[in-house]
Amino acid sequence: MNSHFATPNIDAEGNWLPLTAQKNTAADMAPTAAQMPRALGLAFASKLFREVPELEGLTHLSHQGNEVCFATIGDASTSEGHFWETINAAGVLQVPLCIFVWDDGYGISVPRKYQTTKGSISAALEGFRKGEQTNGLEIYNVKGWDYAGLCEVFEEGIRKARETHVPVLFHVEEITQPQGHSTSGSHERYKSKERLAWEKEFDCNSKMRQWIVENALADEGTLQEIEAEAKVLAYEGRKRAWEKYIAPIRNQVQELNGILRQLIEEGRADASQVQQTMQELTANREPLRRDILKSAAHILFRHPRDFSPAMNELQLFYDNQLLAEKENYNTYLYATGPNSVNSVPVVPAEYAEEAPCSTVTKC
Ligand SMILES: Cc1ncc(C[n+]2csc(CCOP(=O)(O)OP(=O)(O)O)c2C)c(N)n1
Ligand SMILES: [Mg+2]
Repeated sequence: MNSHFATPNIDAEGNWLPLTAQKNTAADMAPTAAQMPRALGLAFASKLFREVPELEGLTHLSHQGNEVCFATIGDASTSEGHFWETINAAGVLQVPLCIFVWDDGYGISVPRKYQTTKGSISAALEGFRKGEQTNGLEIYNVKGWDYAGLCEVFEEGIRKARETHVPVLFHVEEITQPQGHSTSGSHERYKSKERLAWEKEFDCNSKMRQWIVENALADEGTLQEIEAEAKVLAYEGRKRAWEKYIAPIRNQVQELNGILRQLIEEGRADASQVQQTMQELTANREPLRRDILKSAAHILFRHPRDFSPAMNELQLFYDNQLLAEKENYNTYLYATGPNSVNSVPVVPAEYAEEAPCSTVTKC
């Protein structure tokens, strides 16, 4: 899926960026728990930077292995194999990995009791807990709505991971979802009235607000002002982001409609079909790039290529569009530039004339 954001760690030429001078985010992934093995690898890198003398000079990549990798996962996703492999490997390798399990008690509509042994991931993980004479993980339990408690526990656990490279798991319980799993579902269909009322009361933001007022960190008026400003900021931001996204698409719709009009004027294409495609495209309030390509293809593939000027233009539009979308969607899958794996020269194997056979291969 898209919208899984990451910070780059190499420049356009494939050279390392100064990672110690920036905050680094590896992209999340759509298959739940797929982020876990990657997180383990990043934490393991820290361990290597601390322990391998040859890496000491690479100060742009690590402060002697002081970096901690933060990984987050939902309660239901801990049922995946990748989660368990990562937990086991982290416990064995002893790497600075801080795992946060955000536990709202549901995997979409499936309650936790159908997902997790003992209905609690920290209870199920008890055997992985580090003992005085054993390896393993530190395990903490904390409530998601208890901001002060979170700060206390996170600080202690993260310090431990950074200093000792013992992995830490924070089981963050009693998380709430103001809108259910996503805005396209409705949790009213599978949560009880009592649960919904509790979620409202224990909403992490409301609880934090309450904590701020109770501890006199800000007064009601200041908070209301911040909230009003935040609403405007979010609204304006949403508008700007949407405009930036949709404006070039609208331009493409206009360009295509212009070509389709020429096609009708030429009188060599099926005018009613072209008209209908134009109407559909214009009526589409939120066209996708795919809709534009589909409309162009719809006309192109239904008409003989008679090399009329307008048909030629349509073909050119389609080809350019395809190229542009290739650039939009298929680039940067792998690092390019001189350090790309694709630039590593092939070294053919060489065998001596009288090389002995291996014990496995018969020759
Ligand atoms: C491997 C895999 N299976 C199924 C899905 C579909 N899916 C997306 S989110 C989700 C539930 C995740 O629940 P949880 O881990 O508890 O996170 P929450 O959304 O509750 O925070 C599922 C089943 C997926 N993305 N990947
Ligand atoms: Mg969940």
